[in-house]
Amino acid sequence: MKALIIVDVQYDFLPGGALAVAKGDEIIPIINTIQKEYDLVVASQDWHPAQHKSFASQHEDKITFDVISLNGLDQVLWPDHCVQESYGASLSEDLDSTRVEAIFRKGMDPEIDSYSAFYDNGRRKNTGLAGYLKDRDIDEVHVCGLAADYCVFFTAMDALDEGFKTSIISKATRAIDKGAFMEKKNEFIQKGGSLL
Ligand code: VGL
Ligand code: ZN
Repeated sequence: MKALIIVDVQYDFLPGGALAVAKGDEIIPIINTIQKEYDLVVASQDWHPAQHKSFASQHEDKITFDVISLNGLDQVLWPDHCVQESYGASLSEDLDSTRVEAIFRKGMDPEIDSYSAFYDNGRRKNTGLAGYLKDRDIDEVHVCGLAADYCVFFTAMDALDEGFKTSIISKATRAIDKGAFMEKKNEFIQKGGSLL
């Protein structure tokens, strides 16, 4: 059985949003069209408290895209984004969510970021996504959404670790930094993943 994981299709990652991914909106009609090819469709949602320490605003003398060490992990400092209950945190209304059976939220702990829909960046907590997919007899996952070089990539890498046959759907994702995604893409392929 095959599942589609739709990562973070939220207004803050779309044009006009706080952490907008260029042309991120172009993937929405594609995601809507392909959903019918899957036995199961799930989504993730970045869901931060306003004081989240991945926000540059929470650190004196730091600006967005600086990298700091946060509780022992490298952390890119982002503009405030996907604050719980805000418009920017909501899933796009243009995304067809009629077949989305579950939404896995992440990034609630202010002390640690969470790019993957499976685990936080320190692997301290499991969202339950892997167990959910296994209970539904899923053995293959395709990952799409935003952003290719962060949450899509880390979700796909963890899916491989969880033993799923895993692909990233190129036409249904966009990167914050295209060059960075090229390198990460190779890392994903070396680990056993494929690009569709
Ligand atoms: C994401 C940076 C910070 C993503 C989330 O969804 O790719 N990127 N939070
Ligand atoms: Zn975030």
